[in-house]
Amino acid sequence: MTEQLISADIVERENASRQAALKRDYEALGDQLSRRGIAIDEIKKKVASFGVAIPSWGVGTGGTRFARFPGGGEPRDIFDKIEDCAVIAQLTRATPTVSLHIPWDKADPTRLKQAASRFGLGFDAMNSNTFSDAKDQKLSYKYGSLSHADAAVRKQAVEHNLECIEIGKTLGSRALTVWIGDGSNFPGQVNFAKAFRRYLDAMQEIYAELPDGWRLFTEHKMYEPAFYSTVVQDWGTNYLIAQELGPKAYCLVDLGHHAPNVNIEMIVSRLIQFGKLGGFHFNDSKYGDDDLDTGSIDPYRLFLIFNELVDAELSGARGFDPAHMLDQSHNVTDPIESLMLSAAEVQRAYAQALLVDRKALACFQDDNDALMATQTLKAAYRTDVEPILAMARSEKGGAIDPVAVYRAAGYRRKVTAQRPAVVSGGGGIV
Ligand SMILES: [Mn+2]
Repeated sequence: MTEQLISADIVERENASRQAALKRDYEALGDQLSRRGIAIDEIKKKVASFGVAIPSWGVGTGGTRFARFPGGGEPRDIFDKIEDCAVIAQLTRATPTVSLHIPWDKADPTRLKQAASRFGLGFDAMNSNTFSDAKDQKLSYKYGSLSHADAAVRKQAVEHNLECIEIGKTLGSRALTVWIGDGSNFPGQVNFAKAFRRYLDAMQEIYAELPDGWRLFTEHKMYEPAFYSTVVQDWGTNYLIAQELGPKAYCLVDLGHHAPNVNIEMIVSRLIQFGKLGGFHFNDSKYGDDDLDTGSIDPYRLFLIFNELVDAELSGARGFDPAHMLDQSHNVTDPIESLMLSAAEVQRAYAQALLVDRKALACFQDDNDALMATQTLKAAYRTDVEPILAMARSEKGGAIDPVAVYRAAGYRRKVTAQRPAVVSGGGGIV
């Protein structure tokens, strides 16, 4: 981390007032874990090296199709967004990269790279946008993009994705995430098979241009913006795509893109087993694709997903290297505060999953001891790992309590004065 937007004095002052209590809590948890045969420092080391990417669009206030209520000091452009991401990274030390959405974040790539390097930030996956029409765009995506009936529209969508790859090459990105809004609103509107064939052919053209070392992530979503059928609607279709395209194609799982009550952790397990799990967009939901803060509604589900991830990590699953990103909409909170806490929620689920007694679990499973098997997971989940997260943050120079430091520093007040409100050029959630 080079330049810092929150004064180091404030971080130190705030940490100093919490350091003694943290030390006691960490030692007490260390004692407890050591009785369970777990070395707390090993867990802390893993947590400290776990990163989750911030989506550039996440630092602006979100909204619904009914209204958007902008907050103060919203980022005016990608350079403001990078500064907000730098604050999140400085205080949490858990978010080393930013994920860009093109064309929302279009700017000179060299300038972008310099802006991020100032704060020691890197770039995660590039995201293309063919679900809305950009200003001055020749052909409309109203009736689809990569699966559109008109070859000229498909060509335009392919070229846009290739441009995203080009920009990403300069930035040091290593992946392209493709989510499309293609689908239909009426039975009969679209021929399912033909639309999917057109999509696959278009994706082949993008896949063929992937640079060495890059991965292609496709993201499924059950519905919305299309309300009757969606071309890439579920993980089954997503898996077919990854299979059809080849070894550099992987499935991306956005937690909010499933029907309510779907067993997402089991989908994760299947994708891991067949070497096609690309990564995650973390968020939470109650009813649909609500894009609520990660871990705010069902933290146990998040833990169960991480239980699968840790299982894969420890067993050395083939091709297992998932990308992690937050993808949520902040309608009533300060986005920076939400993102800092959400990054911690992801780390928390990871830390808890690392505490699962896997040997005991396997025995209970073999013995058909359902009660003890599930209690083994619960014992890990019930452990308050906050001292591990806080210690990992503070040892890396971050804040023991990121929200408290952020508020004490008055960052939002400062940028509200510096950034006059502008009419947003868009900022959807995907
Ligand atoms: Mn997403």
